[in-house]
Amino acid sequence: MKKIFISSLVILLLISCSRVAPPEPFGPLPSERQLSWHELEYYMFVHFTVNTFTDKEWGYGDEKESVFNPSELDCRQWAKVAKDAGMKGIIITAKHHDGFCLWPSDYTEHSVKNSVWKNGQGDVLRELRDACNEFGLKMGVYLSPWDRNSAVYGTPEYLIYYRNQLRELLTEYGDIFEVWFDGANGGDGYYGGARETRRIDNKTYYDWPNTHQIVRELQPDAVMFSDAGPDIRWVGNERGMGSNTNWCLLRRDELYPGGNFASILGEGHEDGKFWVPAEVDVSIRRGWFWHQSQDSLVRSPENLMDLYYASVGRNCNLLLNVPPDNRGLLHENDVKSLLAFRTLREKEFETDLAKDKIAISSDDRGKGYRPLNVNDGNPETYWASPDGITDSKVIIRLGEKTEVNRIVIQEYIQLGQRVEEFTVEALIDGEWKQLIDGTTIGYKIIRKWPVIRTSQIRVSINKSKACPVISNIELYRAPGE
Ligand code: FUL
Repeated sequence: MKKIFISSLVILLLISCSRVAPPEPFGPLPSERQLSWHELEYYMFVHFTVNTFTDKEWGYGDEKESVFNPSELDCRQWAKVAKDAGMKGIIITAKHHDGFCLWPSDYTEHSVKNSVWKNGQGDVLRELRDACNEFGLKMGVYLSPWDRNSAVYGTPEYLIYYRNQLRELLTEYGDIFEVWFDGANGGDGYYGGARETRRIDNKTYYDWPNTHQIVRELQPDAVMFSDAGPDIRWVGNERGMGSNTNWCLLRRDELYPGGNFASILGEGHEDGKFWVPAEVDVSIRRGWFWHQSQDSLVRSPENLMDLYYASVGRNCNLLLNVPPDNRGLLHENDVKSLLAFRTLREKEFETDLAKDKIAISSDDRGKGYRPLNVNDGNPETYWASPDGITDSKVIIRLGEKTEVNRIVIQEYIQLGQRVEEFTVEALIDGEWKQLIDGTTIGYKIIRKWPVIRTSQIRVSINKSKACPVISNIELYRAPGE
């Protein structure tokens, strides 16, 4: 009898200590290349072309190559600033709508090779590649589909030209992390001297699936951006505003680049069949290109911080444009603001008050999925409730009363995006007081509230498509207030 009792005790003990099964993945999942992209969070956009010298935003396509003549072009300066600013990469306008190429393309005369810069021997892409390598940054390319210089724009021949250029960019400049396909198509242009309006059908003209194939073949790790993905979507505005409800999902097949979809791109589609997260593209100045008249109108560090909360804080990546000036350098005012923004950011998120504190949950899935996984600093571990339980709470005990005004929450998106509604509360004078409520979480959200003093914070997932899977919770006391 005693023997049976002991062996059942051992079995019971073994069961409670052994790992339970992980939650099944739910819905569309991110690819490896998308997961790596999510982790980048913040990187630089560089708009640079003939416009930098002609004071325009959209070049007509008839600009003489000789106008491109930066006196002190230094990609190392761009890369150093990006690195010092805490950015992870740089995406450059290899060709904007004016058609001028920053690299000596074999397929056009309209490029740096016919400029006076370095006697036509220069290659901005090469210099940027070297600089990115030196500073450990990733590099991406913007290749405008609309080309106001090309004589064959609007005909099938243009697609051959466009794809040849894409191949050059994807084979000669090392690893490319993102390829940016712009949706703008304004109509009129130089077009090899025709000076006329050419309209194309956004839906069919570019035959995107075959262009995407080229990227997959030549740079399998690169993500492709456009209004409609396939990998990353536009957020639907250029004001730096992510949407509070933000699904990484999209009914991608219903959309195409250049279509009229701005209003739905912020939120995405809750029932989307594809993982296509949003990227916020916004400029540090009013324009995308440098204009001397805007030197005094650079966004302040505080304004950049607001953008950060509205983008990275809303489950988006932030692609911040910093346009080099006509020397070929990032302007002093932009640099100052960027570096001060980094300092602000570091102060804002200086000490994670939740780290390694006691965490308990309302529902226990079992070993391997315990609540202590949300504040262990390891993005690979997560807290999950048992299958079928879609409202669940986790409490972080801070020990003594602590001032708190910021929270970071992350889902373990490798298993899909699940959370639909949540609240955050604090235990104040023996009662739970709500601090914030929200809808989606996804890769990451960052939220704020006025400073409170509490010993416990409770995160309640009130509605979820499947059992919640939370990999990270951080708490901060940001300065001020
Ligand atoms: C838009 C373009 O028309 C702008 O010039 C800029 O490049 C922006 C990022 O995308 O569609």
